[in-house]
Amino acid sequence: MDMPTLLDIGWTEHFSEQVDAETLQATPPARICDVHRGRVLAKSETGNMELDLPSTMGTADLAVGDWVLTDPAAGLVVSLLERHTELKRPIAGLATKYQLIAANVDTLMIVSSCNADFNPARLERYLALAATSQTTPLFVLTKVDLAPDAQEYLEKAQRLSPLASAVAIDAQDKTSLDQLQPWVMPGQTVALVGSSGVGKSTILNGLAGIQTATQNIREDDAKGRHTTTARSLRQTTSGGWLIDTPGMRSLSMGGSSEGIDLVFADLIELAASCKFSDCAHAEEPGCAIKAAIAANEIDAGRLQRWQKLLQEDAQNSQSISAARAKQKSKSRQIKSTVRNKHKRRKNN
Ligand SMILES: Nc1nc2c(ncn2[C@@H]2O[C@H](COP(=O)(O)OP(=O)(O)OP(=O)(O)O)[C@@H](O)[C@H]2O)c(=O)[nH]1
Ligand SMILES: [Mg+2]
Ligand SMILES: [Zn+2]
Repeated sequence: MDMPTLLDIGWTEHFSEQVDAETLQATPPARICDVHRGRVLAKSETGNMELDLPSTMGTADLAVGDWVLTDPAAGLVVSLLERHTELKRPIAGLATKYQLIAANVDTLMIVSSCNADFNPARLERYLALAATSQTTPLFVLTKVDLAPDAQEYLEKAQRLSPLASAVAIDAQDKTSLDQLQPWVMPGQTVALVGSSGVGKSTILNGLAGIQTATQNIREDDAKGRHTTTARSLRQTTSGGWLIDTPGMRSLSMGGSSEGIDLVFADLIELAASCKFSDCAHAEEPGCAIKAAIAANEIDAGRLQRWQKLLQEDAQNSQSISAARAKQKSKSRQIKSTVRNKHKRRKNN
């Protein structure tokens, strides 16, 4: 196969604007395909590269899909280019830090199956992630071949939000997988997210013509076995790029309020007609949302899900910014101690 061009790997104007011709020559760009401990694998115009990180960078700072400038002779990453999009989530249980999921993604394929995995509350969380990161969401419903009621799942997904389209497929069938082709055109990058066992790696294998590990799910509750353990970027046979990710147990919200607002825009619009501007949509008179629920125009579950996400997002965002502020004041303290020491030394 011919050597790929930067455009083939997903390079766009967003990146070329960040680098002048001389820098481009001296430190050729590469796109990260795998992140290992202290080391990354990347693709460039000259082929595959294995790169170490400079002392200023940790692997947690880099995501699969990132563009970096490199020093090929030293086998080193030199710097990280500003991302076009960034998918991240609060680290579960820690709530003080974000974990990067992927970078420079165009489409977020939110994968679920036509079985017990299908869960509107979970799909809305992923939708909020897509809206926050300004990636285009697409619901991909797998295992239509095992579900006599697949059409109902598809309709439920389509009704969930005007933000996302929905496609139902048998991920093991090539012809069925072809429905995803419009989203994986050359130069386009797609990230696959969803619970374990929904078929993310099966989709990757089918579209990229490779064989990464996949594994049966449990019969009783349709839960997967967390087969994929690391994120990776691979090229599809049609020239697009797919990022496979390990199945997520849960996706917590944090720093996602803009995304949540977009996902629940219909409720926000209704709330503008509530009698009280600070209506909690609980017991207040003149609540437009309660009226819409009573009139069967919206589903009561949706109001609950919206309020739950908002509350969780506010809590996590607060603890993240509190932790940041604490760290900042700590580093300020260290700096001033160092400065004072310096002064004392000078004065002595
Ligand atoms: N019948 C059928 N089986 C499918 C379909 N998609 C996936 N599978 C099977 O479901 C199981 C789980 O698929 P994987 O691709 O490993 O799921 P995953 O989402 O990558 O799971 P993790 O890596 O654990 O996150 C495998 O046995 C697949 O062969 C489908 O559309 N139809
Ligand atoms: Mg997998
Ligand atoms: Zn109200």
